[in-house]
Amino acid sequence: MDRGILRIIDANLNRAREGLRVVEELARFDLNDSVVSERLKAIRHEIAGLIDKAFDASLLISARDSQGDVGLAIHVDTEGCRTGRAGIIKANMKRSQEAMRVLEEFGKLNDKETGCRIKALRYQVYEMEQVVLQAVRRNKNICGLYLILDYGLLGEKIWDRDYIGEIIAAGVSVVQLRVKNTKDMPDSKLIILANMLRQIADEAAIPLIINDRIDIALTIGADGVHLGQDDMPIGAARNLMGNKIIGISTHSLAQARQAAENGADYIGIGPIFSTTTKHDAGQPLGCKIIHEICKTVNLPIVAIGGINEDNLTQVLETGVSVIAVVSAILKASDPAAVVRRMAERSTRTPVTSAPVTRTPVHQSISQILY
Ligand code: 3NM
Repeated sequence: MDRGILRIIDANLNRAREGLRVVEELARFDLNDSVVSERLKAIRHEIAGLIDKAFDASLLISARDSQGDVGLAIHVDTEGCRTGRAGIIKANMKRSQEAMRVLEEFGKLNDKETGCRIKALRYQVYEMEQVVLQAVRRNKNICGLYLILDYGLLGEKIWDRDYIGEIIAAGVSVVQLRVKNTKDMPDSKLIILANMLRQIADEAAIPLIINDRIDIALTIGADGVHLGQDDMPIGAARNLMGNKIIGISTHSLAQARQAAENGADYIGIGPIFSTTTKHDAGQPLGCKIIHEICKTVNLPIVAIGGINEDNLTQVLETGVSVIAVVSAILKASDPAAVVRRMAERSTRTPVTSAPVTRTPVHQSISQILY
């Protein structure tokens, strides 16, 4: 086989392996996901084995001429930028997929079987990209700054993708879509909106939670649902939601305990301070109850209601791990700046409540994979 072809095979084998290796490291050390990392490792090894069998490895190495590579000096603008974990995953999976496509084509010069098998592996890599992105989203847990996109407050501005994307990218860790007034938002529109937020949350690799509507959450592939005391009982919701996140609004220690016992993934407690966003929120509870719940309930506790930059320290001193905010962000003249400041302060505080246990996620990943 001539040297040019061997150089192509050599370069693309390296690219395919390196891209997979980057994502494998993320699955292994950041997500602690043995199923995903082993699956990626298996694909990486199989590609190397196939090429090794089809082409003599020593020939590939002797054909290598990195210094003489005319493509070395070519750079594109996007090479230097990665938007968080999701950006790293997408860029590296794409690199592997492209390299595998090249191996597939040039592999056919050697024998048909190698090309066909690499094609099958390339499809596995497409699937793995989705699986890892989903795992990243879920692994991000319920923590930090939890932004509720309230349609009642935002109105038509909720459709401004750039505006919402910029606020989220400033440091939001969880986003919830809350549509209470359904008069101007029939389900047909709500699904389009939820899908748009699904994409924004995907780009930021954060979980998307839908308020009240299990049907919408399932339809658009949201990460979870948030339910109130009078909504569907947690057990029934669990039957529909499987291992997705279920958050529950509570207003007392007893309710928080009960929700935890019934299988909630996180507990909302509020209103901590008076709020004009939720008209039937009831009397402010103050901060003491947050501390009591944090001590008693081993789940992420989300403090909500009237929280802003002025009273944030008071709330954080209770040891709470998640701060949910609507108006202090959405009514601000520069919402992204408020997010930056509040997120920075929220994540600096020691976390006393435990993160969501994610064992069921691994089950779902295995189900997707096998
Ligand atoms: N739930 P803001 S208070 C959606 O107490 C919601 O369960 C609450 O909005 C509860 O940050 C609330 O503007 C509104 O006060 C929070």
